[in-house]
Amino acid sequence: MSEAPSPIDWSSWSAPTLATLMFVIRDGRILLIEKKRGLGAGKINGPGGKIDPGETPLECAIRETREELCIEVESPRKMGELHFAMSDVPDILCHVYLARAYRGVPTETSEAKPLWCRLDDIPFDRMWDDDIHWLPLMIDGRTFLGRFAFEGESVAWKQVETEVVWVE
Ligand code: 8OG
Repeated sequence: MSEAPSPIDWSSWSAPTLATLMFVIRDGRILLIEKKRGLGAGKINGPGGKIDPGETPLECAIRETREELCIEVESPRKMGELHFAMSDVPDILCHVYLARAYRGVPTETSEAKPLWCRLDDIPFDRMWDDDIHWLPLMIDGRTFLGRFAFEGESVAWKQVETEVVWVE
């Protein structure tokens, strides 16, 4: 997949849609959601969503986690960026954060149902096609930049760089 020439000129790529994801890892488990609406409804994912005008990516990730799960994450760290060239929706740039503590009780909302998963038992078959290529890196504490070209719901091309330094 990644050996083929990229169908995208990533040097000039930019995305009309900016989004975030927030993962919480605690006691050997990761806090995921069953997403009820929006892009990816029906899939398992981390909480997150599109960045509002005037909002920083970190503010968005914190807000979306509060809105979807009723928790306040503590000391989140930026772990990665995902650059998605999509075939049937506008391209997406997604900032990915990781927190190891939070306040409150993860609670089901109209947007999401919380789901704790063991780190060695993540339901990749119910997640986006690309997630298996970067989520294990993040679980290992490694930073990353993933570039993915989708054809429909499937990854047609991928490239993942690791040990990327993020300032936020
Ligand atoms: O606002 P809305 O919930 O519709 O925003 C879309 C969310 O879905 C946002 O958190 C980013 C996330 N998302 C994608 N594509 C992918 C993907 O390929 N993998 C994962 N894990 N999340 C994705 O838009």
